[in-house]
Amino acid sequence: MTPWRPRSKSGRYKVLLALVILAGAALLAWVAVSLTKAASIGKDALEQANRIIALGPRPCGSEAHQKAQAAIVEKLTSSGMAVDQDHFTAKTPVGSVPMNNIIGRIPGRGGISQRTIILATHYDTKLVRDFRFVGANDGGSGTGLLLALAPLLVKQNYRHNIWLVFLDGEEAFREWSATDSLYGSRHMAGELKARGIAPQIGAFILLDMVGDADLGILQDSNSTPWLRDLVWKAAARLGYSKHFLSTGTAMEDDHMPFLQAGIPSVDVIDFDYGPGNSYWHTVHDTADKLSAQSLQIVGDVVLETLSELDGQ
Ligand code: 1BN
Ligand code: ZN
Repeated sequence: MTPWRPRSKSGRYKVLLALVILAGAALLAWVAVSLTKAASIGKDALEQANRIIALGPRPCGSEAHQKAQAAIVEKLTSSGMAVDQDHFTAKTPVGSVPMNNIIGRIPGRGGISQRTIILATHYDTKLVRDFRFVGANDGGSGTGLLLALAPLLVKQNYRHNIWLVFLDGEEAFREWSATDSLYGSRHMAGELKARGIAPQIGAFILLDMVGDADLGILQDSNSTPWLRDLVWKAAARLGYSKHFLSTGTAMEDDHMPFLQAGIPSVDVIDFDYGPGNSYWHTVHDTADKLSAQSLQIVGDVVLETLSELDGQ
């Protein structure tokens, strides 16, 4: 057996070099994993959206609509959230329709007196009889993004309570009107008001049509100005002003009943979908129009906005 001898000078350099290379590789691997983690919100959101879209048209009361509910509840529960389902029957121009608002709750470390921030979307698709309407962007994208955010938000340890709200019955059954639209949001805002909980809601952030590969979010003039500015400033800090535009219009969306209940609310919606909004409510609203990058951008802005709100 060769007796052990102290290493030569060149041997010691080789060991040192090997250690430096190993440390460098470990650092690179750590950076790569961190980047992949942050970059995977968009990819995961697209996957989650695709699972919902693959169910097909999801008008209220359909089998695909029930399957979408089950998928949402399963993902929220497996992410570690307490989940409430609020089943109700809505009177619509096509008769009584069963609906269900789904709420995933993350308790904040601030205790029960702490305010709550709501992130919301709708998951139903418009009832269309003439063609196959799967609502990839309209219903699918917001649902996919909230589902992808669920496991991340559970780990954040925010001071505020966070609720992820999947609203039903956003779409009109015939012509959009005050009584034929926003069934789920009108129901939930009514419940919050009736139970005296509305003042505990610090902010309501609605995500609708946020997956368009050509992402351009207009400023909604109905939204609460300070909350809309907070979201747009978060987007600017992240270098996303190209996608969070400085021009605006008035949106009548699921945030309206919450605004009317006195809750600060903002609608994050890309209502310019396809040339001249020509994909909206058409056969063209399909999964191939979505991009992981757009969902990533909106996801990043939501997380930045939540951090900002949580410090207030
Ligand atoms: C959004 C998606 N809406 C229906 N499907 C409601 C809406 C219409 C929101 C016009 C803003 C503008
Ligand atoms: Zn729609």
